[in-house]
Amino acid sequence: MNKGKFYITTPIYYPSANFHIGHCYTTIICDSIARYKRLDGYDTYFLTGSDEHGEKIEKKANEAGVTPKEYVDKIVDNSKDLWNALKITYDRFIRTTDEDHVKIVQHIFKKLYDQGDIYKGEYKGLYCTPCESFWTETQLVDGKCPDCGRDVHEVSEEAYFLKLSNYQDRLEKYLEEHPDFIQPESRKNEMINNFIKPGLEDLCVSRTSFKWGIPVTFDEKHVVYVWIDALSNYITALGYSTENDELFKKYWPADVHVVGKEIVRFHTIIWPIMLMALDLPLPKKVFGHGWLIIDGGKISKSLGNYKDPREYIASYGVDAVRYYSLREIPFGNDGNFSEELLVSRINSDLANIWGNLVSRTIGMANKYFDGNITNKKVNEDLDKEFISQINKLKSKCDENIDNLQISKVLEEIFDVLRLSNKYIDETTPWILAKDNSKKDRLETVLYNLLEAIRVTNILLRPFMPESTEKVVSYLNTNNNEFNDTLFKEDTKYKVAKEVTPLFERIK
Ligand code: ME8
Repeated sequence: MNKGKFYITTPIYYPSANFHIGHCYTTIICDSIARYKRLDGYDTYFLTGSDEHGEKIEKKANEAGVTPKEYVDKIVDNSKDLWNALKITYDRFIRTTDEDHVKIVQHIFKKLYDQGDIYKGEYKGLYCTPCESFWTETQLVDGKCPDCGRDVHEVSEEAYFLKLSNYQDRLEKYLEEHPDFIQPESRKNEMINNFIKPGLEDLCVSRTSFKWGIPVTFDEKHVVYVWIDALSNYITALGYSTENDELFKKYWPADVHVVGKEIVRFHTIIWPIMLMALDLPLPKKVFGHGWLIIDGGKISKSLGNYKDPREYIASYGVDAVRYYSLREIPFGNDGNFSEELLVSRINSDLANIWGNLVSRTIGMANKYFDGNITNKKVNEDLDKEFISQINKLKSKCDENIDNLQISKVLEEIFDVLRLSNKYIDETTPWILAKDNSKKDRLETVLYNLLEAIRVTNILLRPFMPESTEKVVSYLNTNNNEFNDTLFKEDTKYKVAKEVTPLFERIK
């Protein structure tokens, strides 16, 4: 069943240092949504990558005594290995040093120049090198960079500018007519009131003071400066403006760009204006999520306040890291990241609720029926409500996925798992087992529980690919696809004899 196309992207991250749990957070979210849509029958394309140019990377490479390309190659290899460890199923990892990207960015820059959207001028500004950001006097905090608190310095150079001001009215009109474009709502208001309404200033889009960037073809002293290079990735990856543009035709516009809140501004002002200037449709949605915070501050490459995420995977398993990232933080808000909270989620949800349900149910199926369970249909009143909750689950998950409320999806699924444990307590199978006349009732109870495990397991697959595969092998049935998410009357179970706990409790 093909339900249409779905195109989702992460930001492309700066490979100035190895990626940290903050980058994992965005990427795990996008991967889970991509997996969900794929399993649900959408022709899905999931893009991630690295944003490799700029003065900061040039400097870091110099310090390390290697070329910028050698410097980023190493970090990109390391990140691909990290994405592998996290079971990230991207369709392409785009690098802004990829030859096809470079050529298309040059084409875009020239086109915008030829049609008068880019012009040559002089740039004067206050620049923070570690953050690669220009600031105005009023944005500084105590005279320092408002993001990292370090010194800024004044720079003045010849530069090309993108005429954002030309598109102010069109952008405002577009945002009015597309109230869902910027999500969540609070970020939309911030963009409109703080950045757009006060008036858009033209944007510096080239630099002459460093070399590590895409050369401007008609003025070789200049390299393309950050946002035109970076934002274009979402269309260059699909072959925009080339002979090989089938992916572009099929997948553009993106269904959602998922980004951290600090770059919503670029994705909802500069990017739409670039697309308007190129006469291309705009992405359907930009979602700005909150930050993972460690000890009260944002986890950050330039502050270096983090562990390699692979250490968490090695200690707790990939699914626990994925689950925690997805569950702990209501999407859109900031949230704390700590190993303590991670462990408490493993114990309370994964081991106690899910793992326990699976081991108990399979254990009883083996103990009382040698693992063979069919539906004997000896139902009681309380089964009705239980089965109806199972049947409502898929549509609840769909709705939350479409609103990017991933923690709510998991909450809904875990509510059904919790309800299943309660169903065991209420039906007391161990007491039924003592009475031979209740044998069919007992088998019905176990059947209902296995169906609950089967359906929740299908819906958990996008989020926890490793453990759900285990459960599939324990249940040993074929009905494991997204169109099997309703309670079935006639599944024949022959469950595994031996099961290892899905998650060990951690002390
Ligand atoms: O901004 N919590 O790259 P970047 C949550 N190259 N998410 C976090 C995070 C944290 N503590 N830290 C980072 C860039 N992220 C540009 C993007 S896109 C065309 C160009 C995630 O390496 C979050 O998604 O600084 C954030 O937006 C992104 O990493 C920033 O990555």
